[in-house]
Amino acid sequence: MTSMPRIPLDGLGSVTTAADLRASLAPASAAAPGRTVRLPHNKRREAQGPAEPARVDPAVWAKVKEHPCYSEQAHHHFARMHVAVAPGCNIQCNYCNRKYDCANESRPGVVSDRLTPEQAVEKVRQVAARLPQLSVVGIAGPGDALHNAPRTLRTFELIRAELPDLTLCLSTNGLALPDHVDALKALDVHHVTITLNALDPEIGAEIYPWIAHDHRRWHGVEAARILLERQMEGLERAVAAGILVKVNSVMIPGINDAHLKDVNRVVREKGAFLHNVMPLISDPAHGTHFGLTGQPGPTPVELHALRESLGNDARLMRHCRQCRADAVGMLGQDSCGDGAGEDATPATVDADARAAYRAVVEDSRAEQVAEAARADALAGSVAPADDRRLVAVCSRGGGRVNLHFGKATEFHVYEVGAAGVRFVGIRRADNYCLGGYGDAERMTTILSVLEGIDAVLCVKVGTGPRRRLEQAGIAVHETTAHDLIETTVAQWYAGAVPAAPAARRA
Ligand code: CLF
Ligand code: SF4
Repeated sequence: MTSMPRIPLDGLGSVTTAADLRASLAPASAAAPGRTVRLPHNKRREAQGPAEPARVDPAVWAKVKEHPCYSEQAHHHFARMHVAVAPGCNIQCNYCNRKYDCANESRPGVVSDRLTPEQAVEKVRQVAARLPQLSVVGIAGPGDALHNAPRTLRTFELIRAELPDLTLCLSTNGLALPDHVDALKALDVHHVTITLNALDPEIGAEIYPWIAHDHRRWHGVEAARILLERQMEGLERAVAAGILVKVNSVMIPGINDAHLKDVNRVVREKGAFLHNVMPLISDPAHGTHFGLTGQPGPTPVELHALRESLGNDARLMRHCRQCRADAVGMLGQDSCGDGAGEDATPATVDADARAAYRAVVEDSRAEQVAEAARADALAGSVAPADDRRLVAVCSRGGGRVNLHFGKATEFHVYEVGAAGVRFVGIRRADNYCLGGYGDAERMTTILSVLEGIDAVLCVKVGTGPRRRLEQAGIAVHETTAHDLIETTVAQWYAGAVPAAPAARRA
């Protein structure tokens, strides 16, 4: 088994120099007794596009390799932060209700604080000083980044001048995008996301009650038509300017779910780099129109089926966490900055430590790709024809199986079979364990989130949840080797990861 460096995941607060950072890397442990599977080297991994440098244009690869949203592989190692400098919006979406001073909800449009550009750059400085993983600063609201263009562009200007190694990123509804492509290009903003939910204005009118454009308010189909035209113009102009455009679409069952195949085809034709189909978050407690009127979001199985129908390739993003507008950290480890920006002492960013972290990730990348290829080969060598299983993995990052079941707030879902091991999505649920005891109601929700899953892989699981998982037909396996997820999934498939013991105190 390869001994690969483990990249530290936590805040790295004690790491202040490149030498310390390198010294903090622990070699992976040797394979545990009884896990002596030899991985064949004879099959080349069908890599997942942006995860594989060899298959991507070098100029594009340079832009995505450290962007946690644009590269699934990068999201295991790099963090983003959002600065909430854009409060207002120029349209209304039926799934949106912006909330300020809100620490409890994890969804787009929610923030704890609004920032001025100057406060934002100070917060970025403080986060960058303690988090070498930080590679991207995005502006994603809580309103629309380009409806607040002066504040957004000023923020980017300040960050670009002070922390040039950070990638700048922006998310918009697209209505104002055509007016700002040149300014974004001038600031070297290479990543723009447009949320585009419909090509058909009749469908759009069910999602957007109004837009504000050209000094007046438009309603219904006319509003949706104008929005769509501006989104398409913005997409085309941004692509022509060399910006990598990601399109986000919210899957709304009964409204645009059947239509998203057309959206996917058209945005690909227009040059979008990625398409991210996200589930509608619908809860009456959020106070959105859809939440209050009982419009349901898709089930995990429905979302999976739609994504599968859109093609099994790297241009479909599957690891989105539907972040808050002030999210900070690795995707899936939500925080809103933990006080960053409130400290009066100016932070000092150690560029050397940040560069060292990137170098360590770069060093381990080829080995990770090779290890994933060996996992593919192992799975392929034992798979009956056409067999495909879904495995839910508990991970706290680093691309490894390294989390207890009870602590998991999300499951990394992989498909394994004759074609190898493939990441297919994230499923989220509140964690089962509440400091010493489990919550039966949460377990019921977790089981519904895990519908269609064949096995769960984790570091440890209590007797109670194990029993309920098994009653639901889901096998549970424990491993403490902290191996890469692909390796562990392939070994599970080959029968080399033992089932969790039947009797253990919860
Ligand atoms: Fe932020 Fe969006 Fe940039 Fe990423 S998020 S502006 S591209 S840096 Fe990422 Fe969060 Fe999903 Fe957005 S996981 S909601 S896709
Ligand atoms: Fe909310 Fe964004 Fe829609 Fe504006 S564009 S209403 S901020 S979801």
